[in-house]
Amino acid sequence: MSDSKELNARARELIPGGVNSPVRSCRSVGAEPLFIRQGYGSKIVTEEGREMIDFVLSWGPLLLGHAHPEVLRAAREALDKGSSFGAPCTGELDLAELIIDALPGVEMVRLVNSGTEASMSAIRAARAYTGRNKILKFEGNYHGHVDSLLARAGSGVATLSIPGTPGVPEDTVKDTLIAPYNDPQAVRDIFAEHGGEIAAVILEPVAGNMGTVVPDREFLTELRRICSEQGSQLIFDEVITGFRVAYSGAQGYFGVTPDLTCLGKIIGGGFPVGAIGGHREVMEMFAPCGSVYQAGTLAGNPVAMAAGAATLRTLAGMDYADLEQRTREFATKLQQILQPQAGPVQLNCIGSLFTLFFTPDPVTDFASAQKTDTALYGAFYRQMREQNIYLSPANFECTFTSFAHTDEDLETALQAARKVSL
Ligand code: KE4
Repeated sequence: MSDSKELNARARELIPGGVNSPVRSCRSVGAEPLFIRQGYGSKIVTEEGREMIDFVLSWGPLLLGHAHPEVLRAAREALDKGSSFGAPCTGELDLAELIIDALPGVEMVRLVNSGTEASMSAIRAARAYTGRNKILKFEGNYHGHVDSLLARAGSGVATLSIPGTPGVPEDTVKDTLIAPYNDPQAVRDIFAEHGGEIAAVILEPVAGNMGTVVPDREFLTELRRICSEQGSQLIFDEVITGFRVAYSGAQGYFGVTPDLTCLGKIIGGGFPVGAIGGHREVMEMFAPCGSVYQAGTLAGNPVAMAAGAATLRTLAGMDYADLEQRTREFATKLQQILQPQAGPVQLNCIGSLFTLFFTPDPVTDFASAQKTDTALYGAFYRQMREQNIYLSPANFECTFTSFAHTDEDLETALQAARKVSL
């Protein structure tokens, strides 16, 4: 039986960096990736047979935990009838209806295969609808590897300190305007200079890709006001927050309704699904109704639709408030355990996601997030992993809980944190 060390060596011969997504490389935390053989509930099992408590959950999709029986049953039932038809199937209608019923800003939805496709397509629709080219995004936000949005992005771009946007022509990002997160004055200044040219403002309504950064509610309401006043589309990238911070997403949690919503992760229940949702008028810009081309061979495939719909149906009956409270209590205890030896630790937490920043000052934007001591986070990560607690292998990411995490799981993780020496 190969172990992760052997598998990593083989992987690096076959796949760039041995991974199919950079943040899995664990480079920023001074570790090698673990090869995972199986997952169930809150646990994962490595190729070495180690059972670990998982706080990454495939980077967010698994709010119900791994291999939830309802999700697997639905996927198996669909799979028995075939994997993909390239033609409409009822599963697409089921998932679309669940999304539309849950999110205040969504009257119509186009299903795609990833969050990247969702944000790329949302930008295109906004530009076509407004006839404008400029897009305003925020430092530290990550919207997938969309060329025009990779400027000063978060997630792996920040984690691996990748400069700017290698491989993306200057012309591609010339219409991308950038402001600090949580800074409404900077947004007002940019609109004062470029107002009539801005097609859309896109943001993570709770930032997850510089670590967790919760917006000031006034920041969101001011973006809504400005976009309405200026005729720009407000796009919430809810790939992480959709169905996580609340069943109604961040737009329901904060009571601020965007014009367009990007979704991914949870709506596929662990299968590749993304979605763009919004007002009918904008959504019908997409071909074949309108002329904005957007397509995908496997978009709406029946297996992913069944898994996604089963996930949302199951989540609809779950107690989000209880999970948020349990998550906050757990993260606060982690912070208290670490502070005596690590010095000041900032905790940003909302819903079932949080990040610990090893820095004395509050983290409210990308500049303050970058002051975190990533080396200390790496030491914390490695020592927790040695005790079979699997945290996000990057400080500029979220740590996730799920409805599968028991009080015993959380206490086990706290016990492990008590043994860490930083
Ligand atoms: P995908 O193309 O990876 O499905 O979604 C891109 C995306 C879009 N918007 C937000 C807010 C996102 O967080 C993401 C993807 N998130 C990263 C980690 N933060 C996924 C993990 C990875 O890149 O491997």
